[in-house]
Amino acid sequence: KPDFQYIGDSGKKTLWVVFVLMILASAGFTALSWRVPLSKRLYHTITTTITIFAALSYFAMATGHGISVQTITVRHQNDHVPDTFTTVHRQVFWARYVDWSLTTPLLILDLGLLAGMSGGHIIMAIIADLIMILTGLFAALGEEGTPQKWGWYTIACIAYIFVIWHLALNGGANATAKGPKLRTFFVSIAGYTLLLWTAYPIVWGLADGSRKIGVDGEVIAYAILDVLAKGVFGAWLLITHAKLPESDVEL
Ligand code: RET
Repeated sequence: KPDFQYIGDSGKKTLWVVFVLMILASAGFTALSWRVPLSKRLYHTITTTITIFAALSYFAMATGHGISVQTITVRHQNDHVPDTFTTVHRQVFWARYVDWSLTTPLLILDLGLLAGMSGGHIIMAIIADLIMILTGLFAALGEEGTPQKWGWYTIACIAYIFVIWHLALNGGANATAKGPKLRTFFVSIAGYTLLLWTAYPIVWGLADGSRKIGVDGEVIAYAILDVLAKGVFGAWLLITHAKLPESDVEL
């Protein structure tokens, strides 16, 4: 007997709501950029690009693009009756990974520039991040019952630890060198980022990974995280940057 795990009304509505929110955030960040001279718009450019990419990915998913269907055979074992099998068909929203492969490096760039990290260290953090997202995509498309799924997931988690490592140790040291005000801001916004980002692999494990939460629950959970990690993060960064000269970037 087949079990179809497809998006429902609440999930579809959520996708459209986040699409609109990301457009509004992009417009708001653009308006904020007009209040500073051209030479101070680097964070605005990066951050607006992040929400534009997210809007594109939400438009894709809301209209049914960037989704594939995975077929999983689940075996039910029982001592008394012969084994029975259920075939699960579950939607995988791979458009997210296209979004994340572009936007998470840009978020790291924002944080790296804020801390004053060197180009080399920023690039290393971004490469670890790309490995995390691409191996996460392999995990999502991986076949159940083979090492593909949780093997790639484990590799992605190790890459994630490298990302944290670079930002915490290197970013932290560089932010300290730029004075107590900048350090306090960096520690707050990087700590906020760490909390939110760590929720993604947890949602993945409960949704794509073990299917404990349905497709609508997955869509809603990622929607909340995306709005916080891109929209609220961006507004916080750009508004603080305008009043914090230590955060200026010399490029
Ligand atoms: C995956 C699954 C594999 C293990 C790990 C993951 C981490 C994903 C993260 C995503 C962050 C996304 C953001 C999006 C935009 O706002 C790929 C879910 C570690 C950290 C911040």
